[in-house]
Amino acid sequence: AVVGDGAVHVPGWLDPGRQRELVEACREWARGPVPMRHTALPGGGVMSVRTVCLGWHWQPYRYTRDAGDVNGARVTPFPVWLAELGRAAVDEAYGEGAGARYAPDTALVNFYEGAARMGMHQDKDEKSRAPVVSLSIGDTCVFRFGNTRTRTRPYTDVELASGDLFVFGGPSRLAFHAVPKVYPGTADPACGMRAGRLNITLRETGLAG
Ligand code: MD3
Ligand code: FE
Repeated sequence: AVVGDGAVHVPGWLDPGRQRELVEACREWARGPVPMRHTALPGGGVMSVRTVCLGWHWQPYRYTRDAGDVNGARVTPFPVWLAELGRAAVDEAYGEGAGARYAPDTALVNFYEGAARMGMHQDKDEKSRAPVVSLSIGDTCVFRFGNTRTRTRPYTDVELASGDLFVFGGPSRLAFHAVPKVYPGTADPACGMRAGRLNITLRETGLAG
């Protein structure tokens, strides 16, 4: 379904076997070399979500190769197979061939458990305006898709369930968005997760090397 200009939601895009493979990969990435952690914010707070990055390490508000805010280790390389999955996702959302030149070089893996949420924000730390590909696994959440001008209304609330794909390109790339609620216990165990929600976003940083 088209939710906004360039914002396309494809429910159930990942089959349960593919979801389990991704969960297993995320477990591996979460162990290290840079462990999954609550990102520290410049104001002194920490995010309630835990995150591990691939390719480039994100910390507010820049990308680096080393996780200077965690343990100084170099991030796990971005796997070739994940970029291929990203191109297939863009093809699915925008039509065959649309993903041919999509070259994501970073992934942010977010893990929501308990009361973890994400407040309204824009993703502006990438120099590339290529789409963001979002893959959801585990518990269902409310995803709030806003506008490009304000963090308030108008916005649209959409439920994201396990296996759902969302692609944000064009004007929606700079839209405010949030995850105000996760519904505990809604994950089908066939997805490979007992509890919580995983979201994998693929992005182009626009950085060289
Ligand atoms: C729209 N993650 O990592 S995914 C994030 O479910 C983030 O963990 C949420 O927002 C999550 O920055 C939402 C959907 C998403 C991700 C990135 C976007 C929507 C986006 C970037 C631009 C516009
Ligand atoms: Fe975001």
